[in-house]
Amino acid sequence: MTAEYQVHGAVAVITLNNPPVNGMGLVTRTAAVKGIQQALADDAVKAIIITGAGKAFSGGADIKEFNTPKALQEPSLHTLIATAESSTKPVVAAIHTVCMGGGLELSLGCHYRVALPGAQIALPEVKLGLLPGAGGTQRLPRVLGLEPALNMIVSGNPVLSEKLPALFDEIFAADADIVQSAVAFAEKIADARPLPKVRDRKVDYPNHEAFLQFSRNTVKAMSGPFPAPLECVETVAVSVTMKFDDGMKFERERFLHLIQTTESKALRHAFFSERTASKVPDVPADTPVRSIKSAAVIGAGMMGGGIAMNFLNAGIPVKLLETKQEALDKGIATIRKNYESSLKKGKLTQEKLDQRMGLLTSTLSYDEIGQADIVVEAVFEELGVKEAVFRKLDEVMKSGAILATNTSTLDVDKIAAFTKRPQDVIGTHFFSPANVMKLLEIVRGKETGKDVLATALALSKKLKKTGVVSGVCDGFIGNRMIEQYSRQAGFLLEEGALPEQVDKAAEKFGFAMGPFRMGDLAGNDIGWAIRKRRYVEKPEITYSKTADLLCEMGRYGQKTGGGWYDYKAGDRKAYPNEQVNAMIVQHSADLGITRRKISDEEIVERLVYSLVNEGALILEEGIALRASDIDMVYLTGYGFPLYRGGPMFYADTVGLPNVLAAISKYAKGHQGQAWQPAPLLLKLAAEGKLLNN
Ligand code: T1G
Repeated sequence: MTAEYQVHGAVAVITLNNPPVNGMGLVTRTAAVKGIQQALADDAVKAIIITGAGKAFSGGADIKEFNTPKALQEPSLHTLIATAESSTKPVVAAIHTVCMGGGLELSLGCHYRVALPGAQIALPEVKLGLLPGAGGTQRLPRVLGLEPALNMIVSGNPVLSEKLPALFDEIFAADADIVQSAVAFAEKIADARPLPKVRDRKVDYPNHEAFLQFSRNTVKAMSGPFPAPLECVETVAVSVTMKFDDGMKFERERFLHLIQTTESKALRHAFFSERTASKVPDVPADTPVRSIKSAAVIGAGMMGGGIAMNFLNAGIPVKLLETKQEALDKGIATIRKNYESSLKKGKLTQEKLDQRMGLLTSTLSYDEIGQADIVVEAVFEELGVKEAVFRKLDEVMKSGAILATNTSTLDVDKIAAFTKRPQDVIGTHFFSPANVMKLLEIVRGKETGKDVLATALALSKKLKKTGVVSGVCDGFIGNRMIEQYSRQAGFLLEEGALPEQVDKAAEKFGFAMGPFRMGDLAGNDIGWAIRKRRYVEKPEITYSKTADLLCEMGRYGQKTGGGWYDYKAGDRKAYPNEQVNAMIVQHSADLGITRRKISDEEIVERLVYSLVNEGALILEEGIALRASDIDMVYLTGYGFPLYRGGPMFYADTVGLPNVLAAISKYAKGHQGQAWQPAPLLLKLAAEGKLLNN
């Protein structure tokens, strides 16, 4: 959490050291300023180097400090940068591995910049709903030029150091020692004067207004609800039109505005939540993980094929098992077709396609998969079928293999009990399409070994998935919550809304797709099967019958050409269907309900707060480890709007007392018994606390 100070000959070396990425928190900033002052006070020192320990120069400002007093406490990042820039001795930034955000801004305040090739250089603040707030918008254009700087700042994407020669005074050989090479460079320039300052340069871009106007229009069209991208354009623009110090003031003002926005807080919440999700309190970070060098997938259907692709994409060989050659051939053909469509879109090279298909083998015999390090079953969602599969796997799989089930609703503990090795059994619930959706619910059975859980979490990162740990319950986290959401959607139809109004309200709130379009996409018959099971097992849970009536009309959704809506070949648009709407209106009459006009606000509150309320119950029962895990499930698996941070984060921004007031209002209405406020919500609201504490 500091910055080390050493002197090599006549060169002082200050090494930022705040693992894991040298985030420039208050302690590190203070130590770095002290280091520069110490070097300035030492007559034997002729030049100063700033570099980073470990696997980064610096990942930027310490975002863990944001919205806390430390973030603005002196010495601020601005003060550190000004200390370097105003130094009477040359300051050289020696960059390697990662140099992002405030780290790059610090280097821009230095007189010289040297680097190893392969370093990731970025100003990614826009991805956190911010803009570079320590001079990046004013200095980077002065070094790279207006257009390249604007592209880097608005995209936030990293560029490799060797692709930015204008940024560096020297780029060393890949195998060079960054400190030694930087010291040698510093000795060369130690007496060079005047000291070059980026702030003294000018941004020269003829006809910049036309370019900036074009940039505004383009960025406005693509930034949706996020204010930061356009703020980036406006702030970079003043690097051309304003004097440096005025530009810095403008940047400061716009940064302080953005850091208070809900959108930025939501993005920062999502950034940390994704990383926190892989931490399990009773599974230490150094828990040994099993080596996963090969996989087997049982079932070559849509899910099995998608799951197999995840392993192939990660370079892990897969043996795909089916019961019939025809099903196997179809599954493999689908995998190839998916890769070929990525190839056509330029998202995949032919070489990669061949490499991935080369890792795929297939078999009809369980005897040929026994050596796989992990096997994932994606067979029909029926306990009897799962039992047969797991008893067979128990027979054939080598000792230490992980036996994973892709079940989306069945009891993982029951499935584990079909084997003599329940400690090796875990749920890996992929979301369809499995090769696209980022979410992976990792379902921990009561016997699942800690090393198996740690392995699944590490594997989810390798598969580029967001792994979220869930306990065993019906529907785990995501589907259990979406069931309450769907119940409210059905009740709204009985009371007076129609599918199109509900979907439009949900999509205006920011959902990628409203509940009825989502049902038509996933297949209304899936929910129908679950409700039929519920009617027997849990008759106390009521549902609107509208969805059942729809299925009885054979309208399962897109797969049957129509569901809540009609669809035309090759057209994704959903067209309202008169018979369906007539059925809904008639059903209200059959229930003796006088239909009423329902506001979009009520629709959104009932859909979103049903998620929040069920999420609070899930939290209370320990099914989810933390509220931010629930947010990650909804942000990465259910199309919840990112700029609202997830259902639990959203509830915190609305205020839990307001959420509860709305729930108690709806609990007095139609099917009000569905709203039993979660005790945790009541408790936190009473204590003035948040779900995401
Ligand atoms: N501050 C604090 N912690 C950070 C951090 C940061 N800037 N960046 C990463 N971490 C933590 C992260 O939470 C995780 O913690 C660990 O480091 C490893 O991260 C004024 C205002 C740098 C490319 O946006 O893009 O400067 O879970 O798993 O895959 O203009 O982290 O281990 O406890 O991602 O090797 C701008 C964000 C800040 C960079 C490394 N900088 N970070 O990736 O590891 S705002 C960023 C990243 C700013 C100034 C503005 C990546 C990485 P834990 P990781 P990685």
